[in-house]
Amino acid sequence: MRSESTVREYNFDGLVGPTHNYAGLAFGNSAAMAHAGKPSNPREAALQGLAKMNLVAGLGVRQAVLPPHPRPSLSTLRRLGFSGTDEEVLSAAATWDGGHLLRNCYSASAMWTANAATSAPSSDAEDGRVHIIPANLQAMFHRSIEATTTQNILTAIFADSRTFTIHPPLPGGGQLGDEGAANHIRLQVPGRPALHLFAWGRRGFATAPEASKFPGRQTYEASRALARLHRLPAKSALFPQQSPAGIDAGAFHTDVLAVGNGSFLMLHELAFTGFEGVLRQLKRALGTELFTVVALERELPVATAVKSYPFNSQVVTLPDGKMAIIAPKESEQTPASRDFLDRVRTTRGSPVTGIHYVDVRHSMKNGGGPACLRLRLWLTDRERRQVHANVFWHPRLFASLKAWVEKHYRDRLTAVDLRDHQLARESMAALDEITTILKLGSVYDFQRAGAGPRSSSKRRVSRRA
Ligand code: SUG
Repeated sequence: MRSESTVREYNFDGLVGPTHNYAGLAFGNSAAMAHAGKPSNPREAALQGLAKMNLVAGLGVRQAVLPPHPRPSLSTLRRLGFSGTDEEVLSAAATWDGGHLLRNCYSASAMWTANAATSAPSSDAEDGRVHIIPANLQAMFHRSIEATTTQNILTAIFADSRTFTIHPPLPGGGQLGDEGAANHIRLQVPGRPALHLFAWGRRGFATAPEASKFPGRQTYEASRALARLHRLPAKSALFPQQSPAGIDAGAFHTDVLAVGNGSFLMLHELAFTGFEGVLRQLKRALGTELFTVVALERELPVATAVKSYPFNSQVVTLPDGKMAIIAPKESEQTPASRDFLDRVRTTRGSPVTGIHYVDVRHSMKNGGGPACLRLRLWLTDRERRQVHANVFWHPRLFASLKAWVEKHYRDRLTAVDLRDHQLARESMAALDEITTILKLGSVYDFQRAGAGPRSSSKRRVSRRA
């Protein structure tokens, strides 16, 4: 029986920003490292993202959108001591450190909204409120600068403070590094309370660094804090460790090797340390209705999984209660991954009835598959009605977002282009307009009084100071 208190899943996808590029900023993310310095195509990347949203919405799944962040982040550069007009700030940053800092401040990485925040629905929280915690993304500089804007955007969308608690990002720097929902899986079988997995890659308060090739990003301490802040009962949260071997193979986030939805979970054996023990705990908590599929190394080598991202699929519940997998094309083109996904679909008792392969290759080249591009939130119909921003999918919104991308985006960007002040102007103009389309008000620092860019009057980077 559906009622006003039933929570429904909404997929909030990040719009790919106008400065999407390959700067090789993410150590431990093999796709991003491999594509460093290659030219990008922001326009096609954004259109691919929109096509994916439209496909998911067309399946009858609730879809919504989050805007890009202002890039270049002039406010970050100013906080780091670059001063003068916007053009002076950009020129000075371009010549410092070979332009590395500027490339960080130009990253469109906020598109991967799986890292934007974690959320718990009102049905799961002890205080009956919707909790959203923006991720501090402390592991990497270019991502850490997302947290404040994410908080502003989420506060603007979920403005009704009687229903929604938008927390500040976790304090504590790298020791409390939080990467958002990419390490969070919510499972639920009918008739039982939901179970939340908050995975982590390293201990923040460890006295000696854990020897490995690549660092874990999410800390144990952060994961524990998230469960407390989301007001989850102790027995509703588990804290599995990401396998260090998986991280070293390039699985920097849990969602590179595992994805769950409702009563379904598929994972690679290197997703978690001691995966068999994790599965036993899950079965104990959720019973036999939980349907799990594990890929062992001999069926699907971790290197193949990291390259083709079958686990970075979205698994969505369809209106008829069955599930569909939205997988990246790369996993269709990789026999071991495709065979694994086919096995998931054809295994007896599987809730999965369809697989849809999508082309998000411009995002994939930076290590972001379909699941990275969306943040899942669960809302009751009453909570949904309290959101007045124009962020929920409908054909008119799709048309205006497409027209907006086609008007503002370039089809080629290289590192050299990031020194072009005109690119900064174009990007700010696009972003200014998107807040109007999405009815968000002033969420960007350059739109807020007193915090705006300082341009010489003739050569403003932004249209609104
Ligand atoms: O944080 N890539 C992102 C990809 C995030 C994927 N998200 C999930 N797995 N949920 C990252 O590593 C690359 C940017 C560059 O190198 O230009 C980057 O930030």
